Amino acid sequence: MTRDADCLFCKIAGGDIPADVVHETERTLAFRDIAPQAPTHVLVVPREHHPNVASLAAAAPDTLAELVRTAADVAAGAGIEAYRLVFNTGEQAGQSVFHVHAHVLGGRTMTWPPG
Ligand code: IU
Repeated sequence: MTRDADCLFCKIAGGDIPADVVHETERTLAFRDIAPQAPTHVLVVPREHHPNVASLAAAAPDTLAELVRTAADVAAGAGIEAYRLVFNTGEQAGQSVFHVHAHVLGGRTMTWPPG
């Protein structure tokens, strides 16, 4: 298992830092965002450390597929039919934690384009 000792989401995935976990699979973990931007705002991460979605796709495509299934399960579990799945990639796009995570956002009407 690849972990980065300085990575916040590796620490959450490893159980070293608590989080409000809503769903788990063998290779992924889903927990509530501490600063929710919608009634449902859950982050889905792979247990292994990968900095962004492109590097995860290149290194472990099966894990990326599992992560997307987990996101769908989270939405279904919240009773949400429509949801937004966001992978901010790079600082200018709003990425602040460099361990890939899908934002699952739902429970309200979304606008487009995002800010
Ligand atoms: P971003 O796409 O990298 O900006 O998303 C990081 C998210 O991680 C952001 O929505 C934060 O609110 C969230 N988060 C968290 O849930 N728990 C934490 O301890 C920290 C950030 I730091």
